[in-house]
Amino acid sequence: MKMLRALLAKAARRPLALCDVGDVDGLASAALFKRRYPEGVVVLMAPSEVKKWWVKALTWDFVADLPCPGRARVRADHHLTNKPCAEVEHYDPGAPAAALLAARALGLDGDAVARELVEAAVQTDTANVTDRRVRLLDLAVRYASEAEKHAVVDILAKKGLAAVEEEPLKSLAERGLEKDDLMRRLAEALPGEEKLFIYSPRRLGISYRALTIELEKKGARFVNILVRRGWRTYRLYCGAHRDSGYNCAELAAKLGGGGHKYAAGAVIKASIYDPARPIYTLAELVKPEVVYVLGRCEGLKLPCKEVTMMSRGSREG
Ligand SMILES: [Mn+2]
Repeated sequence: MKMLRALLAKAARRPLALCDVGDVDGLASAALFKRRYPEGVVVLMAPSEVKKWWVKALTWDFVADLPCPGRARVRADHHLTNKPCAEVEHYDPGAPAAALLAARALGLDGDAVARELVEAAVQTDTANVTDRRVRLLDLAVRYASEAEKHAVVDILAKKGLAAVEEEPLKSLAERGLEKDDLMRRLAEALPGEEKLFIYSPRRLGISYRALTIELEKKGARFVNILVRRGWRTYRLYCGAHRDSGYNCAELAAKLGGGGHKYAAGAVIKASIYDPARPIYTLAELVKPEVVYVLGRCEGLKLPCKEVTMMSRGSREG
């Protein structure tokens, strides 16, 4: 329970941090906080959760890679759509990662482990992973539960990237590699067209953000993946090539979300009277020639192609 965790920290007068649960940047920022304050308590959250009443009611000592919870002492962030609010802001939309600003905010510039964590966050946030350990950390984090992520934060704070060779990170990385393989087979099955509109009628348990990046490597300039998460709940993943004129932040904002120009997203809730509406709203905005469906076209009133994946065996054979 996130609220209980925060309240217990307050009662014990321990420093309290709020960090993004979603990626290496958020967890590296959390690990930096724990490195500076080993007695500190971290609450991990998605940007959409920050508006909850109890999050706004508390004063947070440190916030990283997230929008303003209301009351914050120090905040480190690089999201264009997040407005500054803390007593001390380390806010720079031009920074490659929040962890870079977090290290500065926490006075960890000279710390070797901190430097490793910042480097890992920069590599993953800019989709330019060159270090093998960073790649394994990224894959481990991508599919980890919240409890697993807390364990990752603690071990990263103590050992930096060397933690990747140890449990629990070792097993988490192995699981990540398997999911990554499925994502890559999907990317292989999709074309590298300039503008791609992909619809996933159900969650496949892969990283859709990673899929947008993989498709950009194949030549796509503007990738929109709409995932149906429930009867009327959808999640948009938008990816735009850096040198293209496309703007994901703008598109996501129109659908109630936000993010960066080159990577943004939104959670969309349809009316109960028209639960399929978000597919058509997005199609009107993006104007795709065809919708690639990771499943069946059935019932979709748009030009549609079903994506069939090769099995692992047939690719090797
Ligand atoms: Mn970030």
